[in-house]
Amino acid sequence: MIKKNSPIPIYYQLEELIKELIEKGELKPGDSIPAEREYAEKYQISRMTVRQAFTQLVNDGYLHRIQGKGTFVADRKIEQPLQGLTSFTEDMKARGLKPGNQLIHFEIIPATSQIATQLAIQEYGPVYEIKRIRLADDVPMALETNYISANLIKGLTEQIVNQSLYAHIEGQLGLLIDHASQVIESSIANQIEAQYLKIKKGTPVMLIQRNTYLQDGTPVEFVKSAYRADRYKFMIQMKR
Ligand code: 16G
Repeated sequence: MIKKNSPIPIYYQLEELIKELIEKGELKPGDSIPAEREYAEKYQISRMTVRQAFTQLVNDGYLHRIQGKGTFVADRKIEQPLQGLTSFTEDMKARGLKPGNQLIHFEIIPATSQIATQLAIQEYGPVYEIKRIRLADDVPMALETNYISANLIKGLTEQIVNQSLYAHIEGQLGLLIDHASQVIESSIANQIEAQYLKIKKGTPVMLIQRNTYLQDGTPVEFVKSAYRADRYKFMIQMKR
């Protein structure tokens, strides 16, 4: 129910109400949502207020709009546990989704001082710069840029990086990927991220930076990625 004299804004109450219906499964992915006008009439609130709630739910990944067709319940977000060190390919397979790659850039560049520091190599040393769009069931999830020392991981090709990088490093090269540190921060998609992730500029994204190491502590990759915040969430288990 919407309480008009509550200090909680009406758009927010409506937002919570719709979220609850989705979380309880009364509204399922793909279901169409009644028009703004219907909600406005049902709860005797303005269409502007309904629109505000819808916009927020779209940004949070609960709803999505299809031009000329209406508003629908979005697919559930992918929940990624942060316990184990896994690859994108492994994560998708574990969920029964088809992992996909779209390679948009592949080049050996001289390491900048930042990249050199992250990879513990000399500045201007040769580094693979690999930019890939990572897809789940053909839907873009993340835009990922990897930096890998070309002296450590020799002979990478476009073909190899179009598949799983971790599978190549471990399976083909026999190196053991051991641990990583990861920083996650929220942001909004810039022009390039929006274009590749097929979202509007300004949509929330999560920027992730991962430094991955071999057992002896040698940095094996430095990765910057932008994950769609409307499709992804991270889960961490804690014990006191
Ligand atoms: C994940 C990793 C990335 C790694 C990639 C390897 C995050 C934030 N990043 O996307 O660092 O390079 O997996 O995936 O999780 P691949 O083996 O499928 O190429």
